[in-house]
Amino acid sequence: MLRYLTAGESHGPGLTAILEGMPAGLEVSTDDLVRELGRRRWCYGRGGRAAIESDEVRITGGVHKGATTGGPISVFIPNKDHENWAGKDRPITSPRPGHADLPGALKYGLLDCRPVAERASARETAARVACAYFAKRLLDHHGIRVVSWVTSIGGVEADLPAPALRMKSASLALDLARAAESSPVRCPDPEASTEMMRAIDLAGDAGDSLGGVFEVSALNVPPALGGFAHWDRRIDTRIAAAVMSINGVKGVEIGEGFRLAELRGSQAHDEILMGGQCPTATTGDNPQDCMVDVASRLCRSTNRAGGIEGGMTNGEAVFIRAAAKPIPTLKSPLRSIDLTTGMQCPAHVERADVCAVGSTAVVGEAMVALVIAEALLERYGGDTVSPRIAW
Ligand code: EPS
Repeated sequence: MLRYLTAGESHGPGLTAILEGMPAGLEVSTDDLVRELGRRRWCYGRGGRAAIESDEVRITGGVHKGATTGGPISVFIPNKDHENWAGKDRPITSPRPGHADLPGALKYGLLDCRPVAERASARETAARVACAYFAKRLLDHHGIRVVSWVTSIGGVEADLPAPALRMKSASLALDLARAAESSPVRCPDPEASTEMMRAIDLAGDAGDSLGGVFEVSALNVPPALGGFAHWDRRIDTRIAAAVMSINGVKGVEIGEGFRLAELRGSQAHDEILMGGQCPTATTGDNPQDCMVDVASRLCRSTNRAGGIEGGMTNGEAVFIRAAAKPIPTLKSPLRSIDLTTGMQCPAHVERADVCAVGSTAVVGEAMVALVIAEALLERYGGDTVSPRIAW
């Protein structure tokens, strides 16, 4: 079992992440972990906070001489803004529509939503990305890559190769991910990136915020991860929950997702084809050998299922698309109620991001990587890192 916990608040002393269940002997490095955190920390549209934090982490457990020990891995990420925050943590009595403020205050019987806002903050996702760094190292070891890119922000759509190609072609996914890495909004289309930045500027100037859509593709994932025997073993259940848990995410699709509902079965499913000759398939000498041989030669010409059928990976790229809503903190606030007086008033305003979709995509990668690593360990796990899995 691979499990993790995060603790800490946005402006508290720092975030703590504990990841338990990683095999021993996996080479890791603090520098690479910091680099991974840097991919999440900044994108165009982030506010002043991104310039304050540097996410200089300390690995405080589970790693010895640059390799995992098998013990729980613990990481501490200090909040540099903690020191600046003294005296600035004003009460939040007028909850922001769309934020955890109001339901969180109702949950804990609070008139001040500050404790809710501090923990509900997406700052917490830095701790998840830290856990996922180790998961990604395990996936790397087995030749599995998880990549992401942004396809739209505030209604500005990137001009990308068709979704069917993005789902099917690993080389295209790698190209898109490479291009996204050098875009300030994590979008592989340079012209759309410029337009997205303009849209972010306009929204920011109007005291508003923007959301968007991102895609995550996990490449070279072995088949048969997850399970069909019970609902909570299904890898699509787990991926959807993991991605939906990211702050701001309101929609998750796997493969063609909602579009499949419009198609006939003959148009929706990915035909099973034989990639080459299978001499043993006709001998009938040993059905089990034949099955292994057949499995290694199968191919699909399409990947509308997004690499998952019946709750299990099928050997194609695992492909998800997710929608992030606009950030709820608005400089031109919506109407709210003051919890202390019951009077109508504008919602709470404070420093915030205008758009964080580029960062959210990196968190999406992290959540998908953690689920796939867990499922990989369920099927192939051991105490120490095993030789690269062949399938
Ligand atoms: C966040 C508000 C902003 C974001 C923060 C999440 O922080 P602040 O209130 O300090 O300006 O920058 O995200 C991060 C600090 C981060 O590292 O992702 C919120 O309210 O969710």
